[in-house]
Amino acid sequence: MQSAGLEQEDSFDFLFKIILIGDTDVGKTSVIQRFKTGMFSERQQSTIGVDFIVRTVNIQGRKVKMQVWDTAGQERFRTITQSYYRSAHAAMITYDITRRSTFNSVPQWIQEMEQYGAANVLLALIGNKCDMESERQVEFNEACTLANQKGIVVALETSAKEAQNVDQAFIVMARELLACNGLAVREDGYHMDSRRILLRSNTKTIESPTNTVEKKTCEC
Ligand SMILES: Nc1nc2c(ncn2[C@@H]2O[C@H](COP(=O)(O)OP(=O)(O)O)[C@@H](O)[C@H]2O)c(=O)[nH]1
Ligand SMILES: [Mg+2]
Repeated sequence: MQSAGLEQEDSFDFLFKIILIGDTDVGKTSVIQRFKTGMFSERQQSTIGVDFIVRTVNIQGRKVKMQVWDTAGQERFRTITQSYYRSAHAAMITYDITRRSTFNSVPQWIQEMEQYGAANVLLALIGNKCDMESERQVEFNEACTLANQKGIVVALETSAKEAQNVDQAFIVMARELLACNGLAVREDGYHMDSRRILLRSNTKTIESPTNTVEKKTCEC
């Protein structure tokens, strides 16, 4: 039995498990570490030895504990264990906006999630390294189009290096997961359209590029 004190310290209203997947070197570890520590290190070792981080955020008075899982190098060999996917409430499929090959891999990662993840898992598409605008190979509207096609509810661009949209990405996920749990969340600060949120790297909202928004109904 937990003592009252411990319970107090570790109390939360919701616990969500979020995984980051995507090709190697897209910045998954950097995004997670930025979210946890607020720092960026040029050299993120794949041998960081930490499989997940935990951060609790307060969303409209609710304590939402987010357990964020890193792939710690297994993605290099595509040997991610199935159990990694199975218990995730959400997956952030990450690519590098300066390397098209990493964007081209996104459908494969979606497929992995469809194959091994829970049926109602929430997906987000994250284009990282948006600070490297001059080396951009993937336009944001391409990501939006793909998100539309695949029924992904969140697409956004981040920079772990310059702390752009990283916290927002996780908070948007938490809000979406709260919504999945039947909790209404306010639409402050971002565009919400049929449970779809599309943010630009500069956090200005844009309209989704097609009108045929495929509605994803959340069954969790
Ligand atoms: N310019 C820039 N570099 C980044 C960013 N995020 C990660 N990196 C760099 O990209 C490389 C791979 O990052 P890492 O987090 O290890 O990627 P992972 O293999 O997906 O976990 C490292 O050299 C990072 O310093 C970013 O937002 N901007
Ligand atoms: Mg890594």
